[in-house]
Amino acid sequence: MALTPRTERMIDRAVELLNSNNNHEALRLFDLVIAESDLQGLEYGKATALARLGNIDEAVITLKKLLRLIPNHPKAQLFLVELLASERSIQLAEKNYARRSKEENRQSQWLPSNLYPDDVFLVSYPKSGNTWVRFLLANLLKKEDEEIDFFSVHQHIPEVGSHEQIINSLTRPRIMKSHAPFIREYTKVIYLVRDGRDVYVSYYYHRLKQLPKRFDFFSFLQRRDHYPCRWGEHVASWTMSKDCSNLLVVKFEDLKSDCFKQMDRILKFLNVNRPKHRIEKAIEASSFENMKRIESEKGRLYKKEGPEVFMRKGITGDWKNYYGTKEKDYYKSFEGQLLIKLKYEKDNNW
Ligand code: PPS
Repeated sequence: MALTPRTERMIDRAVELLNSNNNHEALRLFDLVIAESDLQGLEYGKATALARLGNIDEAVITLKKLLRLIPNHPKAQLFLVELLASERSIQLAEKNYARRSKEENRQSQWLPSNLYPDDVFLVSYPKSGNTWVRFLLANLLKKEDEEIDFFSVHQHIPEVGSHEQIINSLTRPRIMKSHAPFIREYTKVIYLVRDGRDVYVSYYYHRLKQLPKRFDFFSFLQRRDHYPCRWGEHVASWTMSKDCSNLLVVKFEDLKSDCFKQMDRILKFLNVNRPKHRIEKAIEASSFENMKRIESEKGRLYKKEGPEVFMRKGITGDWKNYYGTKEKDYYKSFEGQLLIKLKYEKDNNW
């Protein structure tokens, strides 16, 4: 079919808009041309704009429609697979973990030997700031005038699966650290989230000692054996779950911007009362600089297995130094949707 000069101009303009990331306008124009002509290939441009705007459901419908009309459209096929993988990891996480039996959870060491109804679990994907919150809480819960360090913190808030003896000696209500993906048996949970892009950078440095020499960040990002699973799967399993009735979600980024406010939320959740000056003192004692000093002066437990320096940077947005086009594209295909759901991004246009 011959195109009218007007249609040609509209298509050129829509592609131009897409290339300059003006996705709202591009979408409007694609819709217009599609309505006026029967150029099915344009659905691909429309799907791209939709996905970048975070409307994955519509993008998937558009691609499926295109593939019904032109089954052999390699770019559309690939794009559809990527989008579905991103959505699937969220849905899978919701289903998989809710189905796990108590025995499986016990075997994977996510459960202490006995459970009490008032047990609290401080849960996070690795490298999301768990140690920071443990320091904050330990500084608020400690009785004597002790300095919380990288040894004593385990006495106050031990980790499930590693510190069984300490856990058994805690007074109730107990607070325990865990990296478990969703687990039904945890009935009161503080779930700590950090932007997944920053988490992978932090995790990369955490693992560097065990990785082959000159293993680059992109190769790390692509690994399929992240412990205990991928960031998105973990975060989705908790934040999208409807099965945990007593869940408080706290963001690392909010702790950075207003630690007092977040501590206030956490303490209310725990039904713990502390005067303002105690909270401020705990925040100061748990500042990045102070924890870094404590680490360098006193060392820490698990130093041999872990990174040389635990208190690495403690900032938000470090990912920008590590993600070029290929890292971004790869990341988006897995976890781009979750970043939007968690309001780290407005759309996939970053
Ligand atoms: S672990 O090993 O899974 O328990 O790690 P986790 O404690 O969850 O996360 C480690 C990252 O948290 C940073 N951190 C802090 N940031 C800001 N302020 C304070 N006080 C703080 N304490 C720890 C720590 O530096 C790690 O992040 P990166 O980005 O690697 O610096």
